[in-house]
Amino acid sequence: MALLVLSLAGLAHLESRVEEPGQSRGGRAAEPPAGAKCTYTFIMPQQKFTGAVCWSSVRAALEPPVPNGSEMRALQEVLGRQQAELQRLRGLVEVDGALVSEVKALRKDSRTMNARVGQLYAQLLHEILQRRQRPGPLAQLEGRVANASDQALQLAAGYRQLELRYEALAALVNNQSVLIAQLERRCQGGAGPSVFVSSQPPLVPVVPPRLSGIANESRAYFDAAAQLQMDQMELAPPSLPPRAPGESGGPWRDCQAARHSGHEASGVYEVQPAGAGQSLQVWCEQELEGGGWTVIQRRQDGSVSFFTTWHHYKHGFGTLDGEHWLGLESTRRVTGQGPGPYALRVLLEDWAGRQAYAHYDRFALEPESDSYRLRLGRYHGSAGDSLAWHDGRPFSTLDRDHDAYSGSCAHYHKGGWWYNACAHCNLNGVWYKGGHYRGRYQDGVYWAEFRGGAYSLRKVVMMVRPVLPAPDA
Ligand SMILES: [Ca+2]
Repeated sequence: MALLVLSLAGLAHLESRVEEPGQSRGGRAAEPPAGAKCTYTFIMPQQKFTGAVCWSSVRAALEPPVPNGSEMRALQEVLGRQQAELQRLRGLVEVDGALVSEVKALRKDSRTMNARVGQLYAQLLHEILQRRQRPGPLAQLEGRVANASDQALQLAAGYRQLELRYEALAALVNNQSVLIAQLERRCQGGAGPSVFVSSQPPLVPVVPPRLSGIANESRAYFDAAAQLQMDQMELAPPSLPPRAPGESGGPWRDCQAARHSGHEASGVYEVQPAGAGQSLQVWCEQELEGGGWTVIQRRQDGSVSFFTTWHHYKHGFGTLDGEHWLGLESTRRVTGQGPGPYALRVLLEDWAGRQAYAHYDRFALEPESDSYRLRLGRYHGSAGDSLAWHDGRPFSTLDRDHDAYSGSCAHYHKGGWWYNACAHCNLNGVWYKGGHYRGRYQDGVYWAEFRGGAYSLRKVVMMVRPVLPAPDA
């Protein structure tokens, strides 16, 4: 089959842009003759031509060739497919572009977030290091609050334990008090009929101890008290023989008169107070504060019981060089003989060796008809005034109740004294060893202003001396 090569001037120009020259489809192009404007060679099938074959270009121009319909359709189909493909690619490109921009935005955000996270992490590390290196005020305050809370809890626990112990001790003391009361009742019952059995509890005015005030005493006081103790130790030498009154020109009216007669040694002297009556033996304290003191009472070792009757308190008991009570009658004779008043000096010493004194510039007793009522003057001293409350009170013993209390003060305090209701001092009470004693009542040898009512003193001396110098005999 022969190929037809059709070339037109305009068509050739158009096809030159689509196909390479000389690359004709399915055949080889012949060389165009020079000078011919539109000369095309048609290769015809092998057949016999009878005449010349000539295609005039004019005629061709006048009759444009009609393209092949099938080729046009094929081209259109190809073109359509290419356009569809191109459209699809454009769509894909558009989708990809959106994705890319989105990914880019995400990457940018991620970088921003990473930078922010890094910044915050560094800031956090910095703050942690700063807090570790120097704790801030808030941390310190928190620590203090925690410590205070712990301490408060510990204190509360300790307080609770103390409360429990206190309750246990209180119960124990209560049981012992009941037991002591039962034993006392048995003792009294075993001793036969008693005149002082009473079921009334004592209404003892307990003066609170002045221990804090004592602790605040000056050093000078204790130095003076040391000297006082030395003097007192010489008060009652156990081996000192009683002085014979006749050897030195006695008897004297009191110890001060003997002192003025040149007797400067402490001991037993026979004195003859002015007025009617026999002479009597007394212990003279001649070395303390100028001497001349007549001792009317002494406690030092508990060797003598002071829980006794009116008769004994009236006439005296004990031993002159030891514990003794001179006797209300003798004391009244000595202190009432004139011409001036007598002073009372009370020496006190506790179990720690601390000493104190109470001085009254007048001491006198009314006669027995007035139960030896006490008359006191002004006080001065270091022990505190525990006797003024008893001024003007009559003397009471276990068998003579002259006190201001409904019951018997002498019974509860186990002594004889100028009881009120009942006692701020009880120097004739029970001599307890060691100071603090455990009694159902306040029956120790106490001076409330000095060591309180629950402390029994170790040494007590009561002595009198004329305020004015003794008249020459
Ligand atoms: Ca009474």
